[in-house]
Amino acid sequence: MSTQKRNLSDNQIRGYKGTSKWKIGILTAEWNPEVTNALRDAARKTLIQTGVKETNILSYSVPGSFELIKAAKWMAEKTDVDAVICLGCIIQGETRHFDFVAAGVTDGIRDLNIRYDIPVIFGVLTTNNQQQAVDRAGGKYGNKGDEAAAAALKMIQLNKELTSG
Ligand code: DLZ
Repeated sequence: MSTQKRNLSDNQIRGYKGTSKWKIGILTAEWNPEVTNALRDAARKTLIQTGVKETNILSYSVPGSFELIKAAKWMAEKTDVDAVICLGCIIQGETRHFDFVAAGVTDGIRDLNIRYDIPVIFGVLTTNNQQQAVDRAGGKYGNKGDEAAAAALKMIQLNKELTSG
């Protein structure tokens, strides 16, 4: 993920056609909610600004980042979304739990991308402390929820271009 603020008005996602028909899932982990809710709100805003209908955004919470994997799998199997955006925030603690959760989520989301046709976007912050997370959830390094939404839109567009030939 980038370390600078990005300006999405410069980005080609503004010009995508047919976004009003696109359906997108957002999954938000409840751990560190002040960060993950800010990621979710930015992702929603970006999707809506690019023409995705509010009613076509399926937004759910999961207990922690580890549960993003199962919920994304369910979304891929049980709904007709064009992409799933997974949002979480894993902050380094005193124990090694951070490493296991972060590695598990990363591997799990990678596996879902290999298994399913729709993109499953990795919008999970893994930081050393709370401040680094806040800086990336609407702070001095932008909002990674916004970037995750942009990644979802780009991948949907690519999938549709490749599908239509
Ligand atoms: C247990 C745990 C810990 C220690 N830290 C975080 C964290 O920083 N961010 C996060 O999203 N979730 C954390 N969790 C919870 C796990 O993701 C998961 O919800 C539990 O282990 C239950 O499966």
